[in-house]
Amino acid sequence: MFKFLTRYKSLLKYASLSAATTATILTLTLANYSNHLLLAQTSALQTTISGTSQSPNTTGTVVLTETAEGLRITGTIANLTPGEHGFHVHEYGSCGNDADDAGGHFNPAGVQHGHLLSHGFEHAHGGDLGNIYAAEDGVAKFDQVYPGLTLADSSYSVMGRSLVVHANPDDFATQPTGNSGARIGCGVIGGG
Ligand SMILES: [Cu+2]
Ligand SMILES: [Zn+2]
Repeated sequence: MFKFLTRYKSLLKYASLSAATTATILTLTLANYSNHLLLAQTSALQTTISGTSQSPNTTGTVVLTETAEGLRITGTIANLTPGEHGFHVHEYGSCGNDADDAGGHFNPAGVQHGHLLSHGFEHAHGGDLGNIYAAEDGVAKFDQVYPGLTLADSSYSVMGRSLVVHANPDDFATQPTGNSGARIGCGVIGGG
């Protein structure tokens, strides 16, 4: 390593490169590196959750990231009643009419409602993300990877669909919704 540095130094000398030029090269290298990071981050998508008229103060941000293990869904949603709230990907990318326009649960396999991580794609909707848990302060924080879901072009893509938060817990059994009650928060995936 030392030998290499010495050699590098002498090369620099040979090329009459000033210290300033060396600094420029280093800066360019670092700039390139951060460009790479930015590119890597373009596979992450931020979705803003807004409250419906059932819960107008509900607000939050969800970030969806492609990982080697699946789609990572992380987020913080505030102004919820403490406790569990059903959380799903719904079929359509619209939050109109108090999120009724989002349609039913995203169900690419045409199967029954359940819990995607527990029951898999054969026994749960692709949109059955489970429940999020709001603490006493009404804030729910979550971070979960869902193997098989993606943002890429595929029948399991959630891109252009919507994320919906419900008033009540999902029981993972009642068909076809999990009986999680009113739609209180909604955001369109890819809608910003
Ligand atoms: Cu739902
Ligand atoms: Zn479902």
